[in-house]
Amino acid sequence: MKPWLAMNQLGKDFNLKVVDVLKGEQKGEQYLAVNPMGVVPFLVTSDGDGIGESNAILWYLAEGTYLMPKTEKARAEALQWMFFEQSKLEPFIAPARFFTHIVPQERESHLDDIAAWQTAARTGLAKLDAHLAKRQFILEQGYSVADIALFGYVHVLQEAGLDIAETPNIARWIEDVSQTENFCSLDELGNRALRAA
Ligand SMILES: N[C@@H](CCC(=O)N[C@@H](CS)C(=O)NCC(=O)O)C(=O)O
Repeated sequence: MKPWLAMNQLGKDFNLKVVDVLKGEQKGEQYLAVNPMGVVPFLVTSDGDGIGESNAILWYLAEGTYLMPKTEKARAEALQWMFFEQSKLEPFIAPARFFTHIVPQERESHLDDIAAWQTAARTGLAKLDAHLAKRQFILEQGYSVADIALFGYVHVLQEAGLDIAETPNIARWIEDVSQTENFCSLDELGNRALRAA
């Protein structure tokens, strides 16, 4: 979602190639030849170079646009939160959501893991919530690439079995991000991209 949302908000064109991770296509020879890391998302730029990691893709897309923080300090702060997302949120929300929402038939056999991931996610989410009690967006200057990086998994926290009522400032921020220019929901982004693929 993160690259999709950034490209949509920036009005950048892209061609989507669907990789079905549930079928293991990300580990197939064809995809590994493009991205040896064997995960999605992956961006192939117009000159044929490849960029992996959602937040690196976001950084590349944001360069030279209103999404890139304006000062050195703000750029460092954006990166701080983007690393926080990768270390304290994504590793816990993503698997809890996977076994709760994407493959719910496997939920029962992962109950202990899911509970541990949810506990860890709550710790990170509480820190983000405290930050968003003081700021409308992640950075003082306003909406930026950092908001997109955190929004991806945080806005679907309920699909990981977490309760949005525990983090009211995050709930308010989700609403504010949803009001930004050319915002598109995950469902709508997916529908549009699949129609164009
Ligand atoms: N830290 C990476 C995570 C990439 C990742 O794990 N992607 C998942 C789907 S969202 C994936 O491709 N999983 C399949 C696999 O690990 O085989 C990012 O933010 O881009």
